[in-house]
Amino acid sequence: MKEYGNIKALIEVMNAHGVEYVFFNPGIDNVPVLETISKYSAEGKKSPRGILCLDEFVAMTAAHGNYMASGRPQVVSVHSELGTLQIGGALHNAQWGKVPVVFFTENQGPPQRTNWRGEAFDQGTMVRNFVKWDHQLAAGEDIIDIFKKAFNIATTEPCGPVYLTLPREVLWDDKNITEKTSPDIARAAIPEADAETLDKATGILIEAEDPLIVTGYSGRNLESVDSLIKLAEALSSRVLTTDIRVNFPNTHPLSAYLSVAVGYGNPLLTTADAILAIDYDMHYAGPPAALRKDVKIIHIDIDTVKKGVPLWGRKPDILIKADSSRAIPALTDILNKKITPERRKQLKERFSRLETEHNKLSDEWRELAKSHAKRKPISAHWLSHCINEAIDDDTIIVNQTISPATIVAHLIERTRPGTLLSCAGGCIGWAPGAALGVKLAAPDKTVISLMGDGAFIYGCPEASLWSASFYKAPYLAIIYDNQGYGAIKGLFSEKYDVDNMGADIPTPPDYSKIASANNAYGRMVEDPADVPVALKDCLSMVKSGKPAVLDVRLQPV
Ligand SMILES: Cc1ncc(C[n+]2csc(CCOP(=O)(O)OP(=O)(O)O)c2C)c(N)n1
Repeated sequence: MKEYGNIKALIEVMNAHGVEYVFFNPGIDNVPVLETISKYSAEGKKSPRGILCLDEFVAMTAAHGNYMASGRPQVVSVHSELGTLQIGGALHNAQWGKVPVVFFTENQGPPQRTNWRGEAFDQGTMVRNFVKWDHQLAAGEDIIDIFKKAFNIATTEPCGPVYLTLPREVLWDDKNITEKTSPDIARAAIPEADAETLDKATGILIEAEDPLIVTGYSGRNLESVDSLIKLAEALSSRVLTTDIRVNFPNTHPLSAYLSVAVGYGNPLLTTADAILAIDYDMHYAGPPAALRKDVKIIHIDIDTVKKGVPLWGRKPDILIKADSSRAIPALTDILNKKITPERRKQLKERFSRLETEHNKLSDEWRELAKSHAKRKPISAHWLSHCINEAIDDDTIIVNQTISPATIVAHLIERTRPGTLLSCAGGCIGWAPGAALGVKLAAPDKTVISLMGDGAFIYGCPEASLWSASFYKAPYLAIIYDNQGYGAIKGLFSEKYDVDNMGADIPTPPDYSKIASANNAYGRMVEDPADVPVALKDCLSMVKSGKPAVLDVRLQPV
């Protein structure tokens, strides 16, 4: 076999960064990579494992899920311009999910779009809006240096995708250059929060009568879940969290769940007199939820620039660039020292009031769901309740439900760090591929993905299920099948039934058959009484090693 010197060196760089998988779809570009990986594996040498994804969207999405569950940097390898285009909106999701992924192609495109040397014209323009850095290897540049730089940029917080285009002759180079070592790049230290500024922030928070903590992705550091509980309890402040991660348990008395889709309209934002935003990418509020004029906003984030969000709206009064996993405990320490016994007593009373409100609301949601036990068609409430009953605390929920997102958020309890992973971006179709990547990262955990019928199809389910079966990474996909694009339907104010306006999927496909066509177990349910038993059967299939799809026919939108 030929030895590809450059590729051997690239594999060493991947090994040094703890890369476990190369999610790929083939072209001439990755032949040397795949050949070298298989040679390493045959010889028992350490190298990432190649995971063939039958669609590039799934390759990038699986990398996204794998990062969320493992925290490891990712590598995706696709075929030139065409493979890059096929990644599509999965790259937008990876950008907003802050996924440290290096993805590379060769810079030879399809003949119609290349120059006489076979080089594509500025391939990076396709992705420039969605990456931290894109680079085409120039003559005389050292590929190893560039690869190390790519990892350094992708993994420096805020993390994000990096795109490399590489000349074919460099990829196929057969000189043995593994001895050649380019120096490692130093990693930037993550800033500590400035103690004086934290102290100023605590003054505002202690004084506030109606404080609110809002968090987006602080739970990526698993220990931050516990420290955020301590902070919220010290302050007796409610916590609104996106569903991107378990940032705060939704069972906690101070939890006030914020789903991404309704973030703008949350009434708690309109009444708060102090907002502490932590690792949060959304505008604090937009119409119709106007903030109080006198609200004070403190924002702690590793990403204070928010590149790609041109207008932020209301700006923070105090902005702290810091690693939240260290800033949250530091803030709590200062608070605990500063709160007077008298104020502590008042805060305790506030805690009791918020706890009562939370418990009441939580009981109402649960009772409502149970009251749908016999309702036909099946309701999203009943389905979510049954899922909650069927899972254990360690099950990882991979969630991209859209119109039922708030129902899922209230009825599926997640308490342990890392057991809820959702898509920070807006491209639908994330859940099937992400679940594949999550299961590869967490083979001992049960992985359940939740999505609408629209999302299932956008997510290239055949590609994801095939890989899940072939690579023994079985997960259960549950379809909240409302036979249409519920979120879009909600935007139509009138419907005249003259034709399909574009939001209904009447006579829908039988999605369970997509499963059985792809070495997976498929089941469709229409009766609410069948939901618990169908869930049980699907989960036992998954335990036996087979991916499963449960198509739950809900009330059409
Ligand atoms: C790739 C992509 N295409 C279109 C949209 C616009 N869009 C937003 S929500 C939505 C409906 C998704 O349907 P489904 O996943 O079934 O969820 P539902 O709204 O029915 O709950 C669509 C089409 C999008 N966000 N991403």
